[in-house]
Amino acid sequence: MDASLEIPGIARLATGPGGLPRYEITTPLAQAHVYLHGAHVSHFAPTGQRPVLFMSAQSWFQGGRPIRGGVPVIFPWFGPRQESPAHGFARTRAWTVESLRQEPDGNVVLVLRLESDAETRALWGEPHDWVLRHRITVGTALGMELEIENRGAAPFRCEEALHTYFSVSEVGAIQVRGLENAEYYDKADGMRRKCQDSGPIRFTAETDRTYVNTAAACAIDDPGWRRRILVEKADSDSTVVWNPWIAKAQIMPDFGDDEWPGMVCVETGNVADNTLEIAPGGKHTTRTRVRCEALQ
Ligand code: TA6
Repeated sequence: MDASLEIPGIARLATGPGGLPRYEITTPLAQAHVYLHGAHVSHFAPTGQRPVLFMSAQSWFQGGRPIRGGVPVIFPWFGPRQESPAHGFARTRAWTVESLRQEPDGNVVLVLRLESDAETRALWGEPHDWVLRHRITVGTALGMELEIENRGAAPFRCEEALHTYFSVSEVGAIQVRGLENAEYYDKADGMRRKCQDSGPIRFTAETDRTYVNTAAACAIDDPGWRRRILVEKADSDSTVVWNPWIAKAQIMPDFGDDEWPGMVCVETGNVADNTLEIAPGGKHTTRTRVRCEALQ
């Protein structure tokens, strides 16, 4: 094993479910698991606290299939696409390790990389050359930076998101703040374009909203666990909020029928009206930082 690929006692490359390689990062500050499959952060817990990310007990862990929970990396399109995998192909490709280090402040920084190839050009149906880097910082906060570099001679348009599943006590008791008065597409209502009122988001049914033109941070207030999860972001103009509720939960084979009350997705990216255009040789990096605080 290349020594640079592990940090003794801190970060080791182990074998996870389905035989998929995953980093198991354990520091005095926090614990995290990151699969090379999809550069997928599947677990994050600051020391002494509950896990912050939701992971379905029914999740697949196999090549070619997305992991249900944690933080799927969405690229180069968001949502369904005819004869193509929903949410693009980045989340089901094998990424490679670009670097691993522990910083003086104790944070561990892991950079995973994915490059375009003939397969991705065929999947996308476009002759684009690109490199993705996912820079994951594990400490008292979870930092994630998705960098897209256009290595080709022509500009390309793409969507991207960090599709984060958060663990909550009971979705009916939480509220999501930060998106007041923002415009969104309501997937649970024929993708109609609507405007959030001046109050927080509360959950009483299937909720699937793509908020656009918003750079706002969000807060998930969870009175059941007396916890606030803060979702800060930079260079992201879209936020997607999703809970499948009862019926959708029942039709997802990799999601337990009874799991929907324990999760909410608050996803950071650039989708729909905020689709990116990256110039030849250009880069775009979407940043998000997740941390918890006590809810008084
Ligand atoms: O982000 C919300 C959403 O687009 C939902 O509509 C639902 O499809 C979810 O993503 C999960 O998508 P997946 O392809 O992972 O089943």
